[in-house]
Amino acid sequence: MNEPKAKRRQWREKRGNALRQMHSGVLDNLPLKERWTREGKKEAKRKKLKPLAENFLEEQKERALVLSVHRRSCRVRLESGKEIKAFYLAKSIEEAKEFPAVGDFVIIAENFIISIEPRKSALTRPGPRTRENQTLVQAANIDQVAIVMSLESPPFNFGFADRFLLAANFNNLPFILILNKSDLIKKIPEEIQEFIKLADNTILTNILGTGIKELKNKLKGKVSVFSGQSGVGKSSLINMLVPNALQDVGEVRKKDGKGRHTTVASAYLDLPGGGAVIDTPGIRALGIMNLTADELARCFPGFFENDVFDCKFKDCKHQGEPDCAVQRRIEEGKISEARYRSYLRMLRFCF
Ligand SMILES: Nc1nc2c(ncn2[C@@H]2O[C@H](COP(=O)(O)OP(=O)(O)OP(=O)(O)O)[C@@H](O)[C@H]2O)c(=O)[nH]1
Ligand SMILES: [Zn+2]
Repeated sequence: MNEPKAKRRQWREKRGNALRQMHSGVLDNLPLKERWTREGKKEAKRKKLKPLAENFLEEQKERALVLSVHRRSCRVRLESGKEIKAFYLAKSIEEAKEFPAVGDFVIIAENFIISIEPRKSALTRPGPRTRENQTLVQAANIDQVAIVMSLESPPFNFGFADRFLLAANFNNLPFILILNKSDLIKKIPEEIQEFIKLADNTILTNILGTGIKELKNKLKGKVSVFSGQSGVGKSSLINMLVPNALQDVGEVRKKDGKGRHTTVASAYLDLPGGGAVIDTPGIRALGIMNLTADELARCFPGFFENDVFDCKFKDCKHQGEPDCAVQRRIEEGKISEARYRSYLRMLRFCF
């Protein structure tokens, strides 16, 4: 047999075993070989009536941190520091209610994830829950949301910044704006200065080392979502924060100023002084899809005091309609102009 075929067969067998194990319900201390004897299978059928998690013994259970999430499995770190691959017990999100996210603490036994510990906090997409009442959690147990934006090449992307600001507000997390490539501009444009007012913290950084100490202090001992669009210099920053983090630094394409997708990093990266940064493609794509204008407004802090909608028109989009409560609050100085502009920018993507 040629080699790829043999490899494929091996892989199929491995997967088959894992699946059989998952559905059998027999996940006790029996050695693997005995589990697949006729007796073992009978036993499996009998035990299948019980919920799977019950088949695990207490001493088999271990707490682990989710480092990355894949279609069929997660990479987790046990409390001993050992990293292993752990499989899901549930087949679908309907069955599981919620899948683990990076940063979650889970209970595992024999390479299977039995349960997710309650989350301290999470980064979720702003807006309503899905039909099955699930949130789409992008990262769990985080302390803050830090976004790297470049001031120049690629230019400051308000759409990206708005979405993360909203997500941070929506999830009650501090929002830290990292303005990178500060060496490329002399003065921060007015519009960006306005946006800075919305962030809980802003740090000016560049590849020459400016602001790195401040950034280190801000991230120290905390778990932060640390994301940014391609080409903003995130990998260069990571390399300064975590020596030997092994990230490729790509070149910005001359034609459109966009960076190449070159970052190859783990989703959960420990910082030398304590704390960690989390970034995944899912986080980078964090959207505000399927929001109605009303739902968007409700994600904005301060738009409706105590959640009371008091605009004149029931379908008010707060774009200058008469007797609009949001407009009134802007005039009273309760909502900043910058925040309102951020709302108007996002309103374009709502239905
Ligand atoms: N002038 C200047 N260039 C920078 C700075 N930081 C990064 N760059 C350059 O910007 C380009 C992109 O940097 P990366 O660190 O790869 O950017 P990234 O955000 O990780 O991009 P991906 O790897 O595509 O996700 C590289 O050519 C860097 O040399 C900076 O502070 N100033
Ligand atoms: Zn209104």
